[in-house]
Amino acid sequence: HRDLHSFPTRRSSDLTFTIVKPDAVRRNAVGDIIEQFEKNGFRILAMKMLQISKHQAEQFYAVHASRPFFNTLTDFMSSGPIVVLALEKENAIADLRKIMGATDPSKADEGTIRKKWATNIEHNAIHGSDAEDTARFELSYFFAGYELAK
Ligand code: IDP
Ligand code: MG
Repeated sequence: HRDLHSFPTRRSSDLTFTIVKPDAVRRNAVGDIIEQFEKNGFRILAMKMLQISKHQAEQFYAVHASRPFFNTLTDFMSSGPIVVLALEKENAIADLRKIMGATDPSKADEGTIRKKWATNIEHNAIHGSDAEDTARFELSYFFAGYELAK
């Protein structure tokens, strides 16, 4: 049996957080993007579709509050449904960033999610955590611990 102490401990670098952004949901890209996660060895630990408010988008992207694009970014992120996922894989944070491609799709490598689905540097289809501390914050923003698969 599994008691409290027998749960495998996850390494922080193996756990990441991603958002299929409103532009990609509008383009019916949800299935294709999730297929990329699974084909690349990510295990889905939690997933849900929801629409966030402008205020919630501002809280989520608080690190960008002083950037010139903060207002349009948070309008965009609250403009329609998104799909949020917790993903697990060895080296998940770095590997997700690789399959996402560059922030600006004109600079994204062939075969990346943003190359295929992003419209421009703002409407760029997908979010992925960039470090262990941001992954922890972002996961906890959208999911309670009990919502993650064991
Ligand atoms: P990332 O999503 O690749 O980590 P960040 O620099 O963290 O990129 O920026 C967060 C989000 O803000 C981007 O994904 C994109 O939607 C938006 N963004 C970043 N840079 C610009 C810009 O120069 N103009 C408009 N929007 C931007
Ligand atoms: Mg970022």
